[in-house]
Amino acid sequence: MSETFRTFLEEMEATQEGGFIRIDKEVDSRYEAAAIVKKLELARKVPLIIFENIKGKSIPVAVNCNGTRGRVARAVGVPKEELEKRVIHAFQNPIPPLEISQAPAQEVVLRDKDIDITQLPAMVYHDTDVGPYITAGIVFAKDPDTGVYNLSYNRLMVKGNDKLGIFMTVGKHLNSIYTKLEERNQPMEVAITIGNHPAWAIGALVIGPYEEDELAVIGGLKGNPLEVVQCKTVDLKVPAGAEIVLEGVIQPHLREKEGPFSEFTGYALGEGENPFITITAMTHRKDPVYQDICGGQGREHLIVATIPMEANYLRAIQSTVPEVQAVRVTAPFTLIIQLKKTYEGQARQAIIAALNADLYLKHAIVVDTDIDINNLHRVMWAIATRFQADRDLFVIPRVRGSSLDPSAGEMGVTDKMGIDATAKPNLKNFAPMNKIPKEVMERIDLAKYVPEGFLTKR
Ligand SMILES: Cc1cc2nc3c(=O)[nH]c(=O)nc-3n(C[C@H](O)[C@H](O)[C@H](O)COP(=O)(O)O)c2cc1C
Ligand SMILES: [Mn+2]
Repeated sequence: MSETFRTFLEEMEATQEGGFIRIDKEVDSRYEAAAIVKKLELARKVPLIIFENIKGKSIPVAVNCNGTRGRVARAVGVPKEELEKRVIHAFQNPIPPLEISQAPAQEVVLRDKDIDITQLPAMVYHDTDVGPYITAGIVFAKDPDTGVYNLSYNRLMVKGNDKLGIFMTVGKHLNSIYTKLEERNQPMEVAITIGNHPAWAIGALVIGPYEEDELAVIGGLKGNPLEVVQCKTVDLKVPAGAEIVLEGVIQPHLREKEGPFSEFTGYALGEGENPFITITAMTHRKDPVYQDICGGQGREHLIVATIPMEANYLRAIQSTVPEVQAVRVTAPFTLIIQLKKTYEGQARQAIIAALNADLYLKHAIVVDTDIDINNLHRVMWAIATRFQADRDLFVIPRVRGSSLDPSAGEMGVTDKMGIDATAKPNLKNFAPMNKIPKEVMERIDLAKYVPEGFLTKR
């Protein structure tokens, strides 16, 4: 696998995995780039795109870097069917990072008056966005007591030459670190890397225990240590191969207006009083490439977030219900669980484990192994024919969920729902399913019965 964002881009250009295009026509970072990505998606295309010529900016932009499972899998060096397995392997076999002293990410170091993040080609996606946002930056911070690192993506609102607004969901780890420091009246140091290899993205998006060292998960994913370098103005280490690094501090108790921003739920949400980052240094490669993940319901956001999410659900549910075969996140806050049911009550057990594994999860649906969880028609069919609401649905009222769910109450308090759509008592003792005898299906050769060319005609 490739080691850095730079070599990842080279690998993708060489292999054309899922498509790779360079656009050299001038494109405005305000709406136009987003429109190109959106129109390609409507045409069912998610190529990695390099925008070479962003209006008024000197840095090229790469989008859709994590836009297909195949692309992420190739970047990590596994077949796409084995992505989740590889992430679970990394959970179980973490490798701590290795510090080096010379870093491409620090070829250029800017401090004080030389810092100007408004020069970055941060984008505006939708008419509801308050301004340009950095979306593909990984925020590094560490617990003040244990020193364990936390990595996360956070939307970052460009507010001035050296100021970024940040949205930190209550209940997520970065917010926990900030709250802990704020109670002690201390600032939180952060570093933000832009130009991140997909393996780093997966590590950052891991939803696991607070104590889990996400830097070591990245090492486990790669099979070798992630090379990190000491930052210039904050006490943090970041991947030495990043394209751009923003170092900064978030003061306790200070808040400013942030948002609204077009969120992954498809709504413009989250306008509020939020903390902000004062940038203390900006370092970058000599010729950096900026990276962006399109805001809103873009394909890339869905793919990159669900890969580690599904791996986490699998490990959490399988630790109590090992008969769970596979899981799929199909919509915001929604999980389909495929279960090889062996005893009564097992489906509910799986749902409880799932709800406990991620505070965002709202609806969990369990189906039998004959249901393809990638096919929502089949899932709906299972609900239609194997489920009785009075018997098989349960609701846990008033639980913490996502504040980005527009139907939820104050601070994301929401009802959670489990649907057991498995056959009762089990598939073997359920209504027999209709099928044409296997021998006949194998014997009948369609080509002998229909006009020539009929099967290939569109
Ligand atoms: C593109 C992108 C943007 C995101 N923006 C935010 C955000 O603004 N605030 C937030 O709390 N989580 C955001 N997330 C989700 C977190 O990064 C994710 O839940 C992460 O696993 C949190 O890690 P933590 O609990 O270790 O802090 C975003 C995810 C992606 C992929
Ligand atoms: Mn974490």
